[in-house]
Amino acid sequence: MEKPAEFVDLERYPITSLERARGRALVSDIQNRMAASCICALPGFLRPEALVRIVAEAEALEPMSHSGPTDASPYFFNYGTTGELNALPPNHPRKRKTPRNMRQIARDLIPAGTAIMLLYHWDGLTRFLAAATGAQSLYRSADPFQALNISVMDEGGCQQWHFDTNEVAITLLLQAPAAGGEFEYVPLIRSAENENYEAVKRVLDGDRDGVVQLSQEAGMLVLFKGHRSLHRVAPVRGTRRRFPSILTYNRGRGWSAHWNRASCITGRGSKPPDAMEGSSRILRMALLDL
Ligand SMILES: O=C(O)CCC(=O)C(=O)O
Ligand SMILES: [Fe+2]
Repeated sequence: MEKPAEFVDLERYPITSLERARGRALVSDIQNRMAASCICALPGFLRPEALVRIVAEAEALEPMSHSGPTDASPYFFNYGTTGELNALPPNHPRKRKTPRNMRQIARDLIPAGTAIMLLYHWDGLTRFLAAATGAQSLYRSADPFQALNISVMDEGGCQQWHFDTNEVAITLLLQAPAAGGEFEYVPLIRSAENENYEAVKRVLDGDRDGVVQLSQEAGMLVLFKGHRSLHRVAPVRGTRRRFPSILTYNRGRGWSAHWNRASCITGRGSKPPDAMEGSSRILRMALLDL
């Protein structure tokens, strides 16, 4: 099993036959589900044989993972200057943090020959995701640290309530925990026009109204509108690790790093190296607190 196409259950998900009726039906089913519920989960996307290899490779990389902060803002970086934040009331969502207990393996630590990297670099997968997300064009991110990440969540591991930078997040669950570790989200809680801080605050305060839970199994591919939908990972229970991987794509070439987020994944410095300085406007804007 060397070719990435062999890692995917092509009988169930004919992603290499996008021009044929079955491929078209798959893409339109995903698009309909994304439009209706802002998430689409494809169980059994990866074949069990591939998962054995992928998990063994993740276990081998796990000692190099970085823990990062133990709590973080829903906005990762705070969309404002210190002065603006100081003017907000103390429990405003922009000033709030919720628990984060996870480690991450940065893209530059994942060797080229690993199954997850072969899969990420496979044009067949990128083409399928472009069709599924309705993108005219989709590019793998050129970000040296965040293009592809494997997260590691041990017992008690969780991820804070947050919004993603990208419109649509693509995750693959490599290993599921025995219990807990559910993906929880509030569909489309904010829009481009309205941050809806009141509703965000209620969720941060523990109100479960509107919170939807997705139980994931190993091998599941998830497409999710994470830029508008507040989400988190609930605490993992039991000793089997949760291993999600996050695949990052952009609609344009290049990358737009939020440096604080990169440094929270890598733990290597809190400032971009010189080579990256000025390489994107968003990068410069991101030199703010988490
Ligand atoms: O672990 C997951 O399933 C979700 C990951 C996530 O939301 C993120 O990395 O932004
Ligand atoms: Fe996310």
